[in-house]
Amino acid sequence: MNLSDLFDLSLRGRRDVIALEFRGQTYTFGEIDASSNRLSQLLARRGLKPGDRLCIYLANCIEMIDLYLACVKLGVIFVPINILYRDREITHILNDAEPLAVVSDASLVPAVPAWHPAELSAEAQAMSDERPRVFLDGDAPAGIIYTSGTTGTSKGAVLTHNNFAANAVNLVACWQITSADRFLLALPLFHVHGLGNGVHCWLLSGCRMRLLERFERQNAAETFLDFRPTLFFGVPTIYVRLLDFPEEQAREIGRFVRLFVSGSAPLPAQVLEEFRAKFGHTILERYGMSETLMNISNPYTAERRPGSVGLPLPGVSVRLLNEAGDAVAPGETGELYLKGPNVFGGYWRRPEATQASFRDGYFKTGDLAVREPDGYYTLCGRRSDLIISGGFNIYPREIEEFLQEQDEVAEAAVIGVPDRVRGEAPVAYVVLARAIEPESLEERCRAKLASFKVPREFIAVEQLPRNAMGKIQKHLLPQKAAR
Ligand code: MLC
Repeated sequence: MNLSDLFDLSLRGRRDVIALEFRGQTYTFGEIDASSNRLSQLLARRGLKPGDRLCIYLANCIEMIDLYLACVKLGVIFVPINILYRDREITHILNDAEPLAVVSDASLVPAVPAWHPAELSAEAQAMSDERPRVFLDGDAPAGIIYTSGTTGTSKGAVLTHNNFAANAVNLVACWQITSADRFLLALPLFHVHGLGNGVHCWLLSGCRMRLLERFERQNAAETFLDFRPTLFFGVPTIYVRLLDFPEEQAREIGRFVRLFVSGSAPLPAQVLEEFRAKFGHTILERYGMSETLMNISNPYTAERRPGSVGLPLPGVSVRLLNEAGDAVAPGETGELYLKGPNVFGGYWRRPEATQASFRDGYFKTGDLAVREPDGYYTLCGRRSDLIISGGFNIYPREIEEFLQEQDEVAEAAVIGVPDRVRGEAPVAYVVLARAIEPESLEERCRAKLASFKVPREFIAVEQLPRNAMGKIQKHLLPQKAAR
């Protein structure tokens, strides 16, 4: 079955039921089915064929859901772009994915045709609401998700219908999501957490979802109390924000929510404990990646262990290997490798990078982990110097390359420092060739990089610590205090 067949359980099977709330409007599954059919007819008329790419640069909105479903039905590959990305980052994705068009309401200067979502929706009104007749194999690509790359530019992880389907079937089963759930989704739809987990679990289970444009801590408590969800997915930063809710509201929310899930970054055990004390719920932590969707999850009915990501999901095989590629002894730390129907086939048009990321058919995650005697996995660091801030991945290399392009900067090294709310935040160490104020460097970064990548501090140093081979030793950079 492809995703369209799977979503039909709700789109056709629950036609008259309210499916979605967005900005005070409600939509039934049947209405969503019909509007995405019309849109797919329009996309086909505009020349999109199975296997073509369509880039989407939008904040969460109803049009984005319609566009996603239209692409799924047509076999067009959906390529969402992080709405916080700036020209430089957007241009890279457009050049790499070679889409037929980009859908955006921002004034981009793209190298490809830009389509306005409101215009598309208006024009689609006149189209037939018949489903396009396209046969799609489960191995057909459904989406390309760009992940920040260790080489400085991001690579596109190609996810198939089967990858997304296996992921959704697992989560719906293991977290017991049903049509009786009320699901509050505040995560961005351009990442696999919001799209692959959020949208797919909603459409497979047939539950009612309230979609937010974004998570806003100022009105989050009112939103919870107004919608009264039973199910919520968040990144740790969101749970840190929820801890600020007044006691009484937190208790009331704890009474109607059935399950809080956390992922995309490590959930500090202290946040889990404080949340349990305040809301009366143990957050269920799970582990995933853009390339693999969800792999390991704490169990719904058994122990949800603080600091641990739990047990491999059904169909997922896990290996812990040392640098030589041998399995580590029980209780020892190894690099986590994964195999399963959820794991992608490779990076878009990057055969070498793809080859380098697999060993014996297992995907090399770059994360280090230990398996406890009872099978629970605990993550304990990373091979790469990836920074995760607010659930967004940052590769220091990309920021370092940008800083080094500045005439005043001779060298740069970026590291993550602990941050109470965001988990980590980037800080830049620079060796200057000419004088420049930190504020000017910050301004230039802000103009060209997504806000979460802008270093929180720029520290001028005489030189960067290097080993005998000339490699920068980031762990020897002067430590910054946690905030
Ligand atoms: C954050 N910002 C946004 C935004 N999210 N702007 C527009 N739309 C969004 N969706 C910007 C703000 O403008 C601000 O920029 C900065 O980010 C911090 O915002 P804030 O208001 O202070 O928010 P905060 O309370 O800190 O919460 C941030 C957050 C955000 C949690 C809402 O970080 C977020 O949405 N994170 C989710 C990331 C995610 O979905 N990751 C999944 C990856 S998939 P400025 O300029 O003022 O600093 C993956 C696999 C897996 O990893 O396993 O899931």
